Amino acid sequence: MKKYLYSLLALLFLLSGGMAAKALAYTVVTPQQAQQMIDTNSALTVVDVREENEYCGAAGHIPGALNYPWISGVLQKDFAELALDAETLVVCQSGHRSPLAAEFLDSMGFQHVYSMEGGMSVWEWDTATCVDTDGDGINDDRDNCPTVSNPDQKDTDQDGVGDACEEKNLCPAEAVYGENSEQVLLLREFRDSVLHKTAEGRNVIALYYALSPMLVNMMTQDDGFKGRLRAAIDRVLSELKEKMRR
Ligand SMILES: [Ca+2]
Ligand SMILES: [Ca+2]
Repeated sequence: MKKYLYSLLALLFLLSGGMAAKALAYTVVTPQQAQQMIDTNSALTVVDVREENEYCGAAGHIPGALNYPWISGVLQKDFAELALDAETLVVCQSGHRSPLAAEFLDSMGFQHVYSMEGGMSVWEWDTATCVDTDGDGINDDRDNCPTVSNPDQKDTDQDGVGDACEEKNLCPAEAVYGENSEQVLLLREFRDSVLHKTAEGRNVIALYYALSPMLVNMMTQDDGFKGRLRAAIDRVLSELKEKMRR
């Protein structure tokens, strides 16, 4: 009889466990387990679903965590930016929001969703604070150009890189001295007021621009080459200055 009872209990246990696993399509982990996941899986996506003021609060957030707030609906709107097949760990402040967000992600087809119980209130490991390098009010991790102030986040070609950071096709002189440097202005003046006026000069201009991409490319790969090119242009510039003085 006892044996039968145990078997029945075991069956009930299995059934309830099976049902719970079915209802819960994400896995609840302790902060300790979450910490181990972070340590051992570099491809893990940590999604912090607190509001931005909490995420950026003095207590900080898990380093590398992406902020997709739940209450204000950012996660619901932008979840497609996250990888469906990545292991995804959802965290919040005290463990109330993360199960809702985890359930939502699961319903949207995310395959490996984890929810950290207790939230950041019981997190004892490393934290990071928000950094806004260019001071434009948008934190580096959400800023499409974190080094240049661009509060409008304008990104004309929608490639994720803001217009303000879009790589420009610089010519070698611009790459050496800076886009609107004194040296570049002098060279431009020489181009327009002298070279442009003769066929030979125009050939020189055409050659310079034809070679530009290659020279700029070589410069980015070899600092020594950049130095030599700078020395060469320096000599041209000093001659130009002499000529213009006369
Ligand atoms: Ca910024
Ligand atoms: Ca862009």
